[in-house]
Amino acid sequence: MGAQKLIHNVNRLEGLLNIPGDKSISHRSVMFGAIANGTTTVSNFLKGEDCLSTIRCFRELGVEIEETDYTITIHGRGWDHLREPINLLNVGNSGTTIRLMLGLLAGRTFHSTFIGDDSIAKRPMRRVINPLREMGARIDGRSNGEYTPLSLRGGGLKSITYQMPVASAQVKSALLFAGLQAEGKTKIIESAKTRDHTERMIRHFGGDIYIDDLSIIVEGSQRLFGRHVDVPGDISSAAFFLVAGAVVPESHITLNRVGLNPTRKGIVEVLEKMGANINISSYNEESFEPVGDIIIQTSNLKGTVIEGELIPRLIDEIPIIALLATQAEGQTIIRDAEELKVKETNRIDTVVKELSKLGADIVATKDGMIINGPTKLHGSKVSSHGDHRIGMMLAIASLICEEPVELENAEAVAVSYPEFFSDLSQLIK
Ligand code: SPQ
Repeated sequence: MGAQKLIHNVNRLEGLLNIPGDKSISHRSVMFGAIANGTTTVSNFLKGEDCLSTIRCFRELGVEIEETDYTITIHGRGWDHLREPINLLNVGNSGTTIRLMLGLLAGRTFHSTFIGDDSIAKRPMRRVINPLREMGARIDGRSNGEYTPLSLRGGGLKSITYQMPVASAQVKSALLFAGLQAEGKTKIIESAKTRDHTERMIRHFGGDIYIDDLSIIVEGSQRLFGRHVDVPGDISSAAFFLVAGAVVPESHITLNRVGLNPTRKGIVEVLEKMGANINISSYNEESFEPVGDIIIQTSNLKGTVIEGELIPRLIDEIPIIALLATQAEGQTIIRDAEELKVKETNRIDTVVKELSKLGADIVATKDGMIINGPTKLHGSKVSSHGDHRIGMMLAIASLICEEPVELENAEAVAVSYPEFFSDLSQLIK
């Protein structure tokens, strides 16, 4: 596919958007629905390529899943009805699918083999496999299990106490799925608080879990029950419009029913700290995940420091925060974000490379980046490098570029936000 011409030099953004369902919660709704007993219905399910990969993998495991528009129905029959797959489990571009499924299948006695795309082939898996091996799962793969293809034969898990060396919701969730099937109590100690959707879902599906700050304990042999899941709008998708609204002149955007889980809303805190004109209304935490509407308007921004425990709460938003920082007065420093190097691309390198092409004053550091602003951005040919979040960040950057911008590999956005370009064009006035 050739390069896509982006809309540049926009005067104003205005309007209201319903943000598509949260990717992390959509994946987990399929997984919990598949292991639960009884029917699970999921509304506002994200029909992004990553979540469709998860559906495909569970169908391979014999789970019946119906799809109608943005609602899916999963006919769960419990752990014991998952069957040995005949075909390879292809996770496409999705790190969440492979890492969580490794934990979920670690307790099943059958054999399965995971593959994915070229990006997945470079993403580290031993962070999940080492503790799963300790619990008794037999897993092998390229470079002693670091990379796909990975093959797994699970069963007979024993519980462990595991101090996590990296802050990762995927590792934690894989161990929670394994812990639900292990003999005894599995204890996980996080190095920093990461997104807690799996913990919330265990409770929502009728399971027990004990959480004390960074320690989590889950008991084995638990039965879960089918439920209704109403997926909130994805704050990681909303982030692109929050930044667009803040940096494009005379803008006023309302984003409806966005997930405001405290472990995910670091971007809102950063916008507030930088002086953005942002407000939350209709906040509601009655359901298992808090939601609210976010209103953003054009803002005078100042640089900030983003580090420490905040990083896991906005890790996927760092590419778009880097763009935000190019429009802020003064210096923004992002540190403690080494994990960016093992995402769909090395997001320190790709962000710095592509924003530099547009004229940003940005340099990479060993664990983040330093951005000086404000800078006027100009036109260029840029690339998503096949990374959905880089592609969407560049499309937002183009709105404030003075000359045309062409984006290579724009189709990558479909991984998490297939309607991204049409939603964006609705706001352009
Ligand atoms: O699923 P994938 O490919 O890993 O997606 C990303 C993303 O940008 O959408 C990361 F590249 O999100 C991860 C996130 O970074 C989704 C996730 C989850 O649902 O549990 C957790 C985070 O990853 P990690 O490695 O910090 O646990």
